[in-house]
Amino acid sequence: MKLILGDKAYSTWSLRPWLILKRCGAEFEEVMIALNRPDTADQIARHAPAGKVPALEVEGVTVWDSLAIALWAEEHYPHARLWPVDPPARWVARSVVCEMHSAFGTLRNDLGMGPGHPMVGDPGEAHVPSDALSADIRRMVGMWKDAKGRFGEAGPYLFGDWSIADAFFTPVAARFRHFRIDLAAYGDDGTATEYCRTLLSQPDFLEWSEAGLKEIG
Ligand SMILES: N[C@@H](CCC(=O)N[C@@H](CS)C(=O)NCC(=O)O)C(=O)O
Repeated sequence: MKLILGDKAYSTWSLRPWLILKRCGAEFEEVMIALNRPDTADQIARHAPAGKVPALEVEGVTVWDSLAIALWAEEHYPHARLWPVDPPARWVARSVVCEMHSAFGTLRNDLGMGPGHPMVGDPGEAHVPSDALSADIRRMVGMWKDAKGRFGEAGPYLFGDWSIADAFFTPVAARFRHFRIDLAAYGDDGTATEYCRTLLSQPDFLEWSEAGLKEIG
């Protein structure tokens, strides 16, 4: 099984399935494709039909898109309990993951990761958010507070135990750190700040970060 990834310093979408496969205890080979290079598109096209990473090559099939890989992992590693066990928590966990996947376009564009803006290492310069970005940050903070308050009391993650939702929000926490976004200015009562701290100190993310820091020297 091969996971086709972008650079660990920059590829936020690749981080999601990587965290999930780690959590499942899956054995997989990593095929790293450097982003932002003249031959990036050609390199990705050799593996992924949609021309984007991540993709998973498994049992003669390519599964592409971070959400599709997450759902594949859920099917193959039921013991890993990638969604909350409690049904209402699970329904909301799927909702926040789908919202992350289909919305927050301004957040992804304005707090984009790439050369000069790695998701690993020390924070960069502070970013002054536009009104549209402020709205995205407020929504994220509100969504986290609601989920954590209703379903996340039993553990440090959004729904208590680690879940696919945490894989999807780890790159967001890294973006907030890099761009020095003070979540208190967007309605955070401490919940979102603490949640970001939890995600960014999780051992698998630290392993990813170490590799990302080596990439950028
Ligand atoms: N919907 C996709 C988005 C993937 C995506 O945008 N990947 C970026 C890297 S993080 C990419 O492949 N960029 C390469 C390019 O556009 O040339 C997913 O979640 O897997």
